[in-house]
Amino acid sequence: MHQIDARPFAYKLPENPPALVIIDMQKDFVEPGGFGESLGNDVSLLKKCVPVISEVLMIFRQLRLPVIHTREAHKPDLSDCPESKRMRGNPALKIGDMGPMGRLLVDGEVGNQIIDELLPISGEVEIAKPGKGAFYNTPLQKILDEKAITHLIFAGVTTEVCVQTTMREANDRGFESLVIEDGTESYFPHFKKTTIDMLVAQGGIIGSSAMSKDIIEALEEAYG
Ligand code: TIU
Repeated sequence: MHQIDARPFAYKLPENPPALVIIDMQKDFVEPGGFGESLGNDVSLLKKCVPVISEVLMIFRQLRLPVIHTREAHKPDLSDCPESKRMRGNPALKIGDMGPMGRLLVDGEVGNQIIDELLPISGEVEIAKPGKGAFYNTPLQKILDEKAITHLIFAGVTTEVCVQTTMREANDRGFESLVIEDGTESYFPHFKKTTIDMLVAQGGIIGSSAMSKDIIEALEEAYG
């Protein structure tokens, strides 16, 4: 039995490999002029996790393990964007408004694309999600069930919003979740730390966390 050195205890790797779920590494959040910046955030803080996610992604590709990318995206007519979500926070630009990278958080716009460093390749799943959680109003559950995937390894942004929401959804659905500590970031570094502490507290009430180097080592041993 292979396992990852993780918090709060070792994360056992199953025979049917885990999927890497990369949450919302889209220009909207990571690059200037997008939705993240319109909310008043310093988007440069998120760049730190890009090389880490890239390295983990490379291992998943080398080992031919499943990869899922998500994007927070609304339909161009915003029929899947509640008015409460659009109005929240009094941002400089709202969801659906025109920004330097096209309409904010709208499917098909430049800002909604995954950043160049992490672009999906053929065979990988890409899911447009209208909510913070990746299970809400998406085919994610069905895709995972079809591949009999039981374990999910999470990366992406932001730790306390879309990553955490998705991990909580996954926990309620019976998945064994693990977040890559150095593969996720927040506009608020103290939120990142506290969120991971909350997820793994109480014996891993929501899931586990581990560093990328320990994950890579264990994946190579288990599936290499
Ligand atoms: N604002 C913020 O921190 N995050 C989001 O709005 N979406 C995601 O986390 N993807």
